[in-house]
Amino acid sequence: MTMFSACLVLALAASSCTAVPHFLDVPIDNVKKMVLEYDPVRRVHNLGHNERVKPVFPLESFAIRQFHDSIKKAEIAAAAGPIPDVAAKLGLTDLVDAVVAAGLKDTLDSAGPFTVFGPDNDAFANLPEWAKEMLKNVTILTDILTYHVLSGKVESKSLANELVVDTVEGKKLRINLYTVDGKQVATAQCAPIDLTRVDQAASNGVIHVLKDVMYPPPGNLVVLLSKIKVFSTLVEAAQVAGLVDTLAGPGPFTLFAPTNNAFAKLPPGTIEKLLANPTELAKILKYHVLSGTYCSAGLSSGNVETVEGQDVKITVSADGVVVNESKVIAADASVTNGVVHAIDTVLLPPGYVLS
Ligand SMILES: *[C@@H]1O[C@H](CO)[C@@H](O)[C@H](O)[C@H]1NC(C)=O
Ligand SMILES: CC(=O)N[C@H]1CO[C@H](CO)[C@@H](O)[C@@H]1O
Repeated sequence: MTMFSACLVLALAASSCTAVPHFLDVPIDNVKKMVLEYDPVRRVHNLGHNERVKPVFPLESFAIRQFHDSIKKAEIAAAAGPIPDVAAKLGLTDLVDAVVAAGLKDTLDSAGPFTVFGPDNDAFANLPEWAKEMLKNVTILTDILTYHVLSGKVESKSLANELVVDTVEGKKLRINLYTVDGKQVATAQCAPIDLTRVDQAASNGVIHVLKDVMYPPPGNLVVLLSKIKVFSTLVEAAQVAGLVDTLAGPGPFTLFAPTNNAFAKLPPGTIEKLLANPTELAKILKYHVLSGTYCSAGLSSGNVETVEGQDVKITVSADGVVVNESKVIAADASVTNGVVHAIDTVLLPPGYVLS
């Protein structure tokens, strides 16, 4: 101990002691610890010596360490090979197979740089049968895959809530960051990002692992609703209430969308009455809209303010998501201006009495 300390002091003072590695190879924390392990008696004796040495070591090492770390990082990335190699090493074998099938391997081997949101094998396995069938079409497969690729290197530290980025496919994708029960959650088009496997370095870019496959959005909220028949009452109601332009606007919004069956559960004659009263109808519809994109992965139990002004109560459990007394029966339809979750019961603002 005594010998070692003496050696360390010598190393710090003269940068020449074989017993202590060069400081680029010693994490600063260890060096600090060694200094703290000094015999208290010795410390008192060597106080002047220590004080002279201490500021020199960290000050020099910060700049040098940072440079050294960057070099190491670049060398590790270069040695990792291009994106398809790194994807294979991460076990994203279905992704690699798809990239090869789509004829995209040469592109993803090229200089880039690219950022790839790489779905894991479970994500591909969980695709519905019709989607697996569709992905056998190379044109469609290419469009879906290039929707997962950004031009340029975007590290996870640059991802922000509601960040919208251009994909190589041409359509944009939306990033959301949430804190759910104290834990950080990140999504891309509502597909959860595996935060333990982001920033996977390749020689020509970076991979962030995804837990779902993303589909390019069909358009905005209104476009989506108009293309699905079970929302025809909701679309008609939005038109009568004068809310179509808002719901087709930039948003972003979260819409809890009642299906036709949900509207049909209202007392007989209610829909007709509401359609004759655009102001009341607008109030009710706005109670179904949140400001901001809340994918299901970002929802937690509690009250949330609606665009109408009053809160809804969100309850998240193993059974799924419930909004007041309305059950979310299908979640996470990601659109260009937010997200749509289908609900089985129309929400009524507190104090609202159906007349
Ligand atoms: C593949 O999909 C594209 C785009 O939807 C379509 O035009 C084409 O006919 C399809 N090819 C085959 C072989 O089905
Ligand atoms: C019908 C119903 O349960 N409405 C409630 C929805 O949530 C808000 C916020 O907690 C309550 O104020 C409503 O009474």
